[in-house]
Formats: sequence, structure tokens, C-alpha cells
Amino acid sequence: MRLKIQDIQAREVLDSRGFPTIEAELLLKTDKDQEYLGRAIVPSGASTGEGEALELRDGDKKRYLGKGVLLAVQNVREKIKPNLIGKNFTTQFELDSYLKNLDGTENKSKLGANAILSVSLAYARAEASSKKLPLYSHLASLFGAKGNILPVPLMNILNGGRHADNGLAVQEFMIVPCGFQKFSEALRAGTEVFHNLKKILQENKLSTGLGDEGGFAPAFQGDKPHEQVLQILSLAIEKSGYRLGTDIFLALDAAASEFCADLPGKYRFEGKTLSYQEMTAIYQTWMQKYSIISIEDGLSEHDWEGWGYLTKELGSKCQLVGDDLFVTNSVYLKKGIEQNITNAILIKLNQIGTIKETFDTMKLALQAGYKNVISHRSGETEDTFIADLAVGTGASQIKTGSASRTDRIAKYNQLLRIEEQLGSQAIFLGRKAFEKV
Ligand code: 2PG
Ligand code: MG
Repeated sequence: MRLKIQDIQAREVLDSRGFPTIEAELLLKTDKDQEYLGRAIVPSGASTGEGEALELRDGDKKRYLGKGVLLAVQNVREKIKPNLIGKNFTTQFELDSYLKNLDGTENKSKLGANAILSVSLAYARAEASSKKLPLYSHLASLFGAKGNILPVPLMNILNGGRHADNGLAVQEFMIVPCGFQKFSEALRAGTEVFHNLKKILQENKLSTGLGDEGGFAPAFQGDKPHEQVLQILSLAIEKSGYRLGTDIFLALDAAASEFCADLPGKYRFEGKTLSYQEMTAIYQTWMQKYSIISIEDGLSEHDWEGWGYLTKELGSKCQLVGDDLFVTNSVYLKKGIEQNITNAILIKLNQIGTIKETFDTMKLALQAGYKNVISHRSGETEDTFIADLAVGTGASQIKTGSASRTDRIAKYNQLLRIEEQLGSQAIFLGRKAFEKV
């Protein structure tokens, strides 16, 4: 079946923080005049890595505090659309390469990664629909996976860093319900812990206001607030009737680029300036006391020396994830692999800007024995693309926020639907998702 691009629309819509983002619609037409529509919305980060592809914003202070995306919308309408109309691409990859070349820059700064990605994602949805396939099955056939693994959710139920204003340096405290047979059981356990955490916070007269990813964001008094958080999470797990370190583990995204000091390899943490060795020692203590199974961006994206040390010390006992460090870019990942840094990578479509390049990075990770963790951004929408991406690529782990706020829940609900559709074919790896293969 020959598919031709018939039409492309783009518009400015809002994300979960009330900031503009871009939505695109793409219409494919067959020889027999059948039409298939795909629509997608691009998410947006707050703690962004410096090497991320460019998110084009208008900078016009009179609109949305400078955060409008009308230029990106205009680029889709006036620069991308005229080049694509009437064209037939044999695969998603061919389209994505075409878009990349049309932009022609290293970081997609000409057209904007947000503009490009909106078209890449909308095309995938339209093509899936033309094949009468659910999106995850279509992505699975593109990626070369079976498309039947439901991911373990890493649920960020307590927010700090740039996603809250409670003074916590560490950005995300996640619970990882991996001692279960099914995704739906894991989600239920994680959600019960979220509700019990709320009760504990209330009993301790701590705020139950929410941060950007739907986790609680209380301010802790005392000189060791991070340890207080870990204790309170352990308590919430216990109170819910689950065992820390068996049913549920903890995970962190330190997003340490946000609290590194001006000096290389130094960190401002709980009122002190610490070296990367001292940060590593803190993580090690927490790992042992609180069953921490995964640490993301434990050090700054510029501290490669520190990363070498951290990986040598903790890499055999804990999943170490590079987010700001690798920005879903195969060039940075390759450097990490060569230098034996981390053992996992966070995958965010909008850090790189096309499905093809995202898949290339994920494949490189798999070849090197690194884990892929699919991730949302702190600015999200109702678009559930990443739920299908996780199943389609068999990534086996997803980070998509807390058990509240519809922008986060929408992804969990989509995973519930996929689990039901897959029926007895669905696989949930649980703890095995974190084991070395
Ligand atoms: C992260 C993400 C998502 P942001 O650091 O991993 O949790 O945050 O989208 O703000 O970069
Ligand atoms: Mg991160």
C-alpha cells in the first residue's frame, strides 16, 4: 500500500504547567483514497540537559512570558509541510532522516526539535492507523521487538529540585513496585503507597501540595531532609502492607547538574559543598539503608571524572541512569559506553527530536548491555505516546510520574489498556528488568 502525505496541520496548545507546546496532525492517503490521521503533542522539560536538541520558543515577552511556540508552528506550516505534501516515504526512518536533513543543524536549531518531533510522532500514529495496528505494535515492528513487555513503573511520588520549591536538592524520589506479577498489580501497589504517603504527611503536619509531576512536595525542616524523605517513603510502603526491598524498591533522580557548584566535581548539598566522592558515599549509604535500585543523574553532566568514579563504586550494585548526561543522543552515549560510565540511559523523544534517532540510541544502549528507561518530561500533556513506546521497544522500565494528575495518569491508563489487549501474551519482568543481561 502506497501512502502519500496529504496534509499537515500544527497548532499551539498548552502543557501541564500551562505553558505552550506544539501539536501536529498529519493525514496520509492511500492509492484508493483512504485517509488516515495521526495527531501528537510534544512535551517539555524544566531541568534540561545542555546537549538537548533545541526547543524553539518565540521569546516574545508579551505572549506567555516569552514561551510561545508560534515560530515552531509556523515552521511546520511553512517549511516542513510544503516539503512533505504529496511525498511517499517507505518508512518512518526515511521520513525522520528527511526531516533531520531539512533542518541540517546539529541540534535542530533551524526548524526546532519541537516542530520536527510533532511531525515525526504524528506520522507514526497515522501509519499505525493505516496498518490497522495499535501504536505499540507498529512501533514494535519498526524497532524489531515483540511488543509484549509491560514496563515497571518508576513512580515519582515526592518531588524536589526544579519541580518543586521545597528546598530539596534531589529532584525525584520514586517508588519502584517490581515484586509483582503484572503491571496492573504493580501500579495498584504504587498507588496505594501514594495514598498512604499523603496520610503520613498529614499526620506529620507536612504539606500535601503537589509538584510538577504529581508527587507531594513538602518542605522538611532539619539538616538532613533527604534522609527524612527516604524514611517517610519506607514508612508509607510498610503502612501499605508491602515490603521495602522485596515488593517495592526506591529510586532517585538527583538531577545533580542543577545543584553542582561552580567548581568542577563539587556539589552544594544540604548546606555543604561536597566532592563527587562524598556524594557517591551518600548514595552508597542510602542504597544500603533504603533499597535504592536506580539512581539517575547522580552527578553533573559535566563531571565525567566523577561519573567514572561513581560507576566504578556503585555500578555493579545499582542501576545508574544518564539523563542530562546523554540527552538521548547516541554521540554522548557512545562516549559513556567507551568510558564505562553508567549502565542505563533515560530516553526522552524530545531531547533528540525524531523517532529514528531515539531508536538508534536505544539500540546502541542494548548492544552495550545498557538499560533503556522511557521517560516523560515534567511538562506533559494528555498524549500517551511514551506508554506505547515503552511496550513497543520492550524497554521494560518507564518513568512517568506520580499516581495523580491526568497528564501522568493518562500514560498509566494507556498501559492498562495495552495489558488488557495483550492478555496472556503480556510479560512483566518485575525485578528482572533491572538485572544485567
Ligand atoms: C528528568 C525529567 C523528567 P524534566 O529530569 O528526568 O522527570 O525532568 O522534564 O524537567 O527534564
Ligand atoms: Mg532526569
